Amino acid sequence: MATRILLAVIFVGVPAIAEQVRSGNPRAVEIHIAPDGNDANPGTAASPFATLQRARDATRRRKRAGGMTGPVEIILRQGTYHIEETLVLEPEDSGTREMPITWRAALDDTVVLSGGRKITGVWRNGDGNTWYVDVPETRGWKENRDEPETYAPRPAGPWHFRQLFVNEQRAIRARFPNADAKNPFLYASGGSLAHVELPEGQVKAGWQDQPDAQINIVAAWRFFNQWNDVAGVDAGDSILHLGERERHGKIIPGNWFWIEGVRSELDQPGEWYLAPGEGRLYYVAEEGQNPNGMEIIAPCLNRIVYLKGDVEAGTQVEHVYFKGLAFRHTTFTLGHIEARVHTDAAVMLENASNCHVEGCHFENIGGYALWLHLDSQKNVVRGNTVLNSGGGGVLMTGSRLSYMDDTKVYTPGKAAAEVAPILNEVTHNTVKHCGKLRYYGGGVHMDSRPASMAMMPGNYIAHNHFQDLSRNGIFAFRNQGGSVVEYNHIHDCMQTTIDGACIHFATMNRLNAPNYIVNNYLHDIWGFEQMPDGKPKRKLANGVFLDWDTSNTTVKHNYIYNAGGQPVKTIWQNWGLSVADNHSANERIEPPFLDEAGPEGTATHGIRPADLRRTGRVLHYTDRDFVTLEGDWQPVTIDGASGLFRFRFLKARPDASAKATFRLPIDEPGSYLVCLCYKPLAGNASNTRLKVTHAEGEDNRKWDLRQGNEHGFAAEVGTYRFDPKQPALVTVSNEGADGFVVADSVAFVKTQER
Ligand SMILES: [Ca+2]
Repeated sequence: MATRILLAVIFVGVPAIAEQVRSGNPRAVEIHIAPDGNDANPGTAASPFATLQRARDATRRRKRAGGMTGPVEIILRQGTYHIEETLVLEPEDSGTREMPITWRAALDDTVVLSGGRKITGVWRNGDGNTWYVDVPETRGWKENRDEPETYAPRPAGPWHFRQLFVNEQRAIRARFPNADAKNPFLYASGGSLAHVELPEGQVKAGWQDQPDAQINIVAAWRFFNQWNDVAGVDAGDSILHLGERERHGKIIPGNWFWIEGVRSELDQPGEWYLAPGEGRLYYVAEEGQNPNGMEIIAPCLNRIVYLKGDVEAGTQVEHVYFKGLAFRHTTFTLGHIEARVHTDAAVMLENASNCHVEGCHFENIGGYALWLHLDSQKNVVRGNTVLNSGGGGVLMTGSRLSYMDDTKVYTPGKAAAEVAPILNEVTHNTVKHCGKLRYYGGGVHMDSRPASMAMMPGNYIAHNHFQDLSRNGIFAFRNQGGSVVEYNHIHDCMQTTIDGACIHFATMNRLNAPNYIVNNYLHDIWGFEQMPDGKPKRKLANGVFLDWDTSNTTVKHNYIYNAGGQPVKTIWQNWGLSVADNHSANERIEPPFLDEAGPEGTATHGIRPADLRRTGRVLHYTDRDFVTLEGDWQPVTIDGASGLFRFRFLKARPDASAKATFRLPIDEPGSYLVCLCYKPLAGNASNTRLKVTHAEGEDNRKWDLRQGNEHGFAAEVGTYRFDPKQPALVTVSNEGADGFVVADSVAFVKTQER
């Protein structure tokens, strides 16, 4: 009773004078939530709240009243919470290092935060083993195929779902061919971004006019899948017309897929179909099985927890911990802007730092377990388990997803463009049987950083166990440096795609901070290209893959066996690789560090990402504080590398005077490597005048802009000593040039102290 009075006082704004002594932390203030609680209660152990929002608001009020005198523990009691609205925590919901705010399960209690709702109606037996139940909340839903579906804190309009969990197993949405068919796929005979052609007679007229039918197709290059709406059916010509959403890859002969969400294909035990018009759900049971009495749950919410800092305002959510909670039944959305980076997640940290997610369980969710976005640093993701999910473990993203294309900006804004998650720790996690809905993903997927961050530290990924994944175990893409990947156990990955690896790095930069991939145990890396005869072919699946000019990366002491491709594969023009002492075989081998690989181990090489930072910068001609232009320059934008890159630069004709001066912002004296970054083109000058002004004088050179790195990555000019007290300039001019002179980017990176 004393507790109740105390908390009741706190909630009207008077600071606490004594703290409870019941939890693991003797100084912590406790706030309690229970599935049978009530938000009118005071939130004590005896009279708990019902909702997470109520506990957040109580904590907020307490903080505003100056009552934050110790850590806060928000304790969720045993049971399943069907979350109707995303728990959004903003900067004002932060704790501090000394006084964190912890959301945790009561000791020994199983606490499930479900983004789904139970199907509670009475199932009636229809035709044969087909049962149906009325779900009135779904009646009247209409698909808008023109708009991408996005996260909403509280979904508006009639309820609709594309996943169904029957006794906690993902059931099969009515599809063709059936999932257990000898050959469970259809194979395109041709197509485009907008349509699929099939061999004559394979398109059924019954697929026409479905309110929500899609194909799940592995398009074009066969390393990702996309969910395309079936907007029209032409049975006569054997063509499916696709909606506007997710036209990521062109459909080419051999691309495999199935169609689902089709009523006439509800024909196999375990299949279900939702008819939005009638508000009725159908399920085909096994012989003798009755869905009444089975636990049937459909997802409703896309994101259960959202830590929402504001990148443009420079605010963060900090020191919020989640411990021992289970997250289940989130939705997956259609219309993602990039096939490689799918953006559904049960828990999202956006501009959130020093937060922890520990000992949590994620199962049967639509996308990733966790998504760290923008300037999210020093978070700890430790000891979690992720099972049977649509996506994978942890996604990390900057504002721009995947390749450098302005249509792929997830979060627009000036500040957003300059940040990405770094210095996070992802350790001792288990991710198994994932990538069920979105194939491009993995245990950890670190997506594009801005070029300006390539020399920054990365993330620490160690002692994880990743098993049975649609694609990579760990992926680091574009401008990723400074990461340490050690003592992970990764196997049975690349299960539904090709051209990846257990550990796949594509730094797409030659000046990135060093990465270390050491003492990992990697095996059974399959690679999967489905052939029309129904048999898959193993292809392009590696132990470690250093893709796209990956540079400054050490790959050592890894044990690798049974790779469909190479144990360690490097492609393009890598710089500064150290690949040594890796052990590989076709048959099982065991590393001497077997007991240390995976979540039970504790070993470390002691290499800290924070120490891997390099000193330097890449200056683009648009960095006008550092670049002076004289004469007649014309802006140019061209695409290269099959449209995967866009180059933006200035060019000057040889017959008019033009000069570009890059002033290098040198903060520390020392030796620096100077590079030019540009796309080599045939019409360029072979004799561009290049001058480097350094601490010891000038270096006058002739530079051949027809040669260089075909992807526009750094080309080495030389190493020079610079001093902050003396001019540090790189000048290009077209005096006497025999072709176009280009002003694109100049890079410098420190190599020695003096
Ligand atoms: Ca079927």
